[in-house]
Amino acid sequence: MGSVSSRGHRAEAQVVMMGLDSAGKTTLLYRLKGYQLVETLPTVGFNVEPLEEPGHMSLTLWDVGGQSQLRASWKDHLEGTDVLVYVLDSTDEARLPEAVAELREVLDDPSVASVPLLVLANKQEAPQALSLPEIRDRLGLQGFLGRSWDLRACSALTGAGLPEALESLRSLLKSRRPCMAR
Ligand code: G3D
Repeated sequence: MGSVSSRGHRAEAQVVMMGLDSAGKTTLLYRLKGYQLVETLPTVGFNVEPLEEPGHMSLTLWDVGGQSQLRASWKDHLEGTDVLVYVLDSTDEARLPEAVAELREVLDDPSVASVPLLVLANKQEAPQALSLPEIRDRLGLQGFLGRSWDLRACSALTGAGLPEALESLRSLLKSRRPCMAR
């Protein structure tokens, strides 16, 4: 609590969660906060929420893709990001190429060079969900040299995989800012 990081003086870690619209970011956010989500509204612009677990961190939510006007805004907010979380809709094979292209666009931004990446393959409870190995191949994750990354399956709907996703987030954060994660 209140630690001074090796990179600066923020006492709060900054986690940015991105993904195409409808990937499940809002649902995940409220699940992670321990709320039962009844209904979601499309994310307009972005949401910023404090997240009590796994440490002292704020989580910013962005839709990527589609709206080019918003892209300029989220790029402005990448500075200071400690971990990037990229949410994929595992059932949306049709938009997977777009999701991959947008992820590459985000990762090409110099302000997140070498920032750890956690990819969450969401909606895994759905029978038509793509498998984790297939998603790994389609994303080309093995080619991400010089960046720590992890890929986890989850369902924001049922909560399955979320404890493991948080554990992964915690260890990626620890690799970035050792004083922040417990
Ligand atoms: P976004 O914030 O990324 O835009 P939302 O996405 O959280 O608004 O979710 C978009 C839709 O996907 C919502 O359905 C939501 O209930 C659903 N969803 C989110 N996570 C999961 C999941 O793990 N499994 C399944 N099957 N659906 C999920 P609606 O019908 O409200 O559009």
